[in-house]
Amino acid sequence: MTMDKEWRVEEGDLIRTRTCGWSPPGCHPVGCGMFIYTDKDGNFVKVEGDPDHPITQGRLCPRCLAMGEFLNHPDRIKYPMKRAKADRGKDKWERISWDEALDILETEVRKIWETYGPEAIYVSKGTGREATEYAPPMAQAVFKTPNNAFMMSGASCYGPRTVIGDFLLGAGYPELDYAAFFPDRYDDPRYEVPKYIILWGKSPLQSNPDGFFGHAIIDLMKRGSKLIVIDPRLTWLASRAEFHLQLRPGTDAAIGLAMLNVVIGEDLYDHAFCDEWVFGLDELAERVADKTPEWAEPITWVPADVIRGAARAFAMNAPSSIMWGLAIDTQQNGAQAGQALLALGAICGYMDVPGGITLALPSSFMGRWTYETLQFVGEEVEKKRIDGEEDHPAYAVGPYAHPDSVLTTLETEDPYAFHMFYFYASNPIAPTCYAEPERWYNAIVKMDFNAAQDCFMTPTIMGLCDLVLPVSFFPEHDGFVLPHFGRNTHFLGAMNAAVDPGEARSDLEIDMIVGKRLNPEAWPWDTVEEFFDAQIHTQYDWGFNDLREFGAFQQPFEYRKYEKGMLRPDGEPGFNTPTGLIEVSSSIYDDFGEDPLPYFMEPAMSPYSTPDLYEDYPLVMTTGGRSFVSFHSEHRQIPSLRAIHPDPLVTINPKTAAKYGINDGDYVLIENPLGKCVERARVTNEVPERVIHAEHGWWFPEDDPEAPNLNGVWKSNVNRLIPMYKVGVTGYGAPYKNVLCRISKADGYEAGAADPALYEPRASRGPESMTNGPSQPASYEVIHPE
Ligand SMILES: Nc1nc2c(c(=O)[nH]1)N[C@H]1C(S)=C(S)[C@@H](COP(=O)(O)OP(=O)(O)OC[C@H]3O[C@@H](n4cnc5c(=O)[nH]c(N)nc54)[C@H](O)[C@@H]3O)O[C@H]1N2
Ligand SMILES: Nc1nc2c(c(=O)[nH]1)N[C@H]1C(S)=C(S)[C@@H](COP(=O)(O)OP(=O)(O)OC[C@H]3O[C@@H](n4cnc5c(=O)[nH]c(N)nc54)[C@H](O)[C@@H]3O)O[C@H]1N2
Ligand code: SF4
Ligand SMILES: [Mo]
Repeated sequence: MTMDKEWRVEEGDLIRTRTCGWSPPGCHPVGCGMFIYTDKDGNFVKVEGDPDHPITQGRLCPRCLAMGEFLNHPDRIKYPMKRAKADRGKDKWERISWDEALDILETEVRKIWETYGPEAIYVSKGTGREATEYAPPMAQAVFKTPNNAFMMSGASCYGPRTVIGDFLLGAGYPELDYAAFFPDRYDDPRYEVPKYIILWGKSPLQSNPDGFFGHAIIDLMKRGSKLIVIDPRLTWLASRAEFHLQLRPGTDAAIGLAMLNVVIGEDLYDHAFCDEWVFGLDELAERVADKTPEWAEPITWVPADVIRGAARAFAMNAPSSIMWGLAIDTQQNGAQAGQALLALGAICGYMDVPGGITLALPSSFMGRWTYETLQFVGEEVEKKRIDGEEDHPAYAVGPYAHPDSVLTTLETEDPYAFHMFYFYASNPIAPTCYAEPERWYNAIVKMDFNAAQDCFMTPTIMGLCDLVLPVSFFPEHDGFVLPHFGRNTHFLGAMNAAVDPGEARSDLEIDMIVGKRLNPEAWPWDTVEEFFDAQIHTQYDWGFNDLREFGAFQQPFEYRKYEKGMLRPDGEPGFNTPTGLIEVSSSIYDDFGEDPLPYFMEPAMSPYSTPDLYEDYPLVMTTGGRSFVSFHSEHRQIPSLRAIHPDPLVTINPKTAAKYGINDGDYVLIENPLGKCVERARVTNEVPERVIHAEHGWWFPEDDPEAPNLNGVWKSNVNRLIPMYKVGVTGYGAPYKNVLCRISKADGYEAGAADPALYEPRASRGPESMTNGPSQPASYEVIHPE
């Protein structure tokens, strides 16, 4: 498929602009191709999918189809606004000019630089929206602080998967091969359809995560791929799978070890590949020798024959592939689950082969520049980063603060106090990134100054900020889309401004205008186009205007790059790890105090690690399965999307619901020792009896915006039940999708007679037992003998 060079054309009275979508509003870098139609004044008229886009081929999801509703929404932030510090939590915003906003920001930042040092400024960042490319430079090259991070406890989204990839695989982000690099896609003669695809803790139809176009799973099913789904929920895809491993949440490492036991024990692995390219197979074989499916069954609640069947099908049907999802990251034991998963793909010989798992060397694009902006922090200040080095040396290798250590620092002011928070594409109390969000809220509300750049008014901004800068939506600005953030980027997409942004500006434009005031040395470019040219030139000899003409530029690709010296910066064959091989036993984990081999550890709160708690909280709760019509805390105010999914839903098995006298549609109180919240019952056998699934990201734009209510941000806040600082040894991974809870009918809730504690932030911390260290299993025999 070739794309038309004309990316902007007149059609009658309308102008048709081709673009690739990202954010805002929220999306990962899927880069769906679309045409935006405007009138001659730049007003939005309609949007349509672009059938010639090589990946998405005309398909769009409901969120982009609702584009007209978000562009003109009355709640959007259209211009800079300020509010007195004493009025935090009150709806007393005042419109100001960009000049005044920049004066305020500059004055406050300089005051903090001079009084406390730049490290006292904290940049709180959300998931991989377009903003993630520009938030670290805002911290490093504008505010000159070393303190910024993606804010989930244990960086438990993408962080664990990418470091496991770096430490053990030495090759970008491994992804299902869906022919995304080839113009003819599935018809390319080099391509082969995978026989089996393992969807491991991933729900790609709803999530389109990290740059993967979810609907490709359907394309492949139509071409014959069979599914192995590892998921506690019977999802639409799981119901169509050959094998559904409906595991107890948080026990993925045990599943991984048992699958390895089968593949190694039954000699189903690829000896030729292992002999040449795998390090540590003997040690791994020894580790898994007794981790039989029968060992895993009582731990994971998955029948041994299902585990065995899935392992055999995967190993005996080459090529097959694996996709790892967020659920690998959202557990304390996630790094080990991920290690087992990679080992499985590797020993079966599926790495970088047609229809297997594609690999790439992380590209220089953006990543290098982001890293280079660290120079503006300076070595002395960089040493002050709150990176949790003493507890987690593996985490401190990277350039980010450690979210859990940042919360401790906020609460103790040790080793120093923070004085300013800057929310960059982040509504973390919503409930999204912050676990135990009240602890964060109570600490941040004390800062000298807080600001945000966002496109909508949020509970975080209403509760905590003094200044807000308006961000333009993606149809309103130029940009580029980088699927997988440069770690396995099948194409580069041109984002072309079509709609008049008014006073709003893109994240990059805001970085530039603030940067030119506070640190002009770092911001030599006069236009965003100059900046994009400079980025593209790190890899190609063409520029941004060429990219507009290409539409979507598919990067060159070759299979088996490890044979050709394409995965290592030194050009030698092999993988970019210390041994040059895929390390199924790590050669460096020893240095970090971590076991070189994968192991299973009970979730922090579980029937087995905390049997006393389990007596009172007899259900395992997973959270945060994605919906087609929202992106985390976003889109709650978009009428057509909210109409499809009006309430926060907790999914409960019919037998469990009957036991607690709960009917479909009832309001349900969900509680554990850390906190409580209310969601609406969705009664279905999609979840097993002992597991519930609760949604995250809920607040209510229609509710009272002022504190303490803050648009009802506390009442359905499932992250009140999730602990901070229950992270893995490497510092990565935390239990967002595996805690204990109990449920009951929330009597009187609808009439407003509910517990007042639901409507305001709790003052204290959770129990000490929930805040530190690993938890060890007691026994697997006593409970649930069924
Ligand atoms: N529409 C929409 N798309 C999104 C987002 C959004 O909010 N809305 N968020 C984006 C972000 S930031 C991310 S990280 C991705 C995430 O997208 P994915 O990686 O697809 O992850 P999830 O959808 O969170 O969960 C995937 C599946 O894991 C299952 N699961 C829950 N607990 C466990 C467990 O312990 N083990 C296993 N094996 N499975 C478990 C869930 O039931 C769910 O079906 O989606 C991105 N895309
Ligand atoms: N219990 C539970 N909690 C979870 C999860 C779960 O599965 N379960 N999932 C977790 C995961 S994986 C993640 S990644 C986090 C996500 O958490 P976040 O990524 O922090 O998501 P939001 O809190 O929705 O904040 C995004 C804010 O950015 C604004 N915004 C959108 N696009 C842009 C942009 O391009 N620029 C700027 N400046 N602003 C923009 C939106 O209006 C919104 O206010 O949530 C996590 N929280
Ligand atoms: S919101 Fe949906 S249609 Fe729009 S870019 Fe993201 S995945 Fe594509
Ligand atoms: Mo995420």
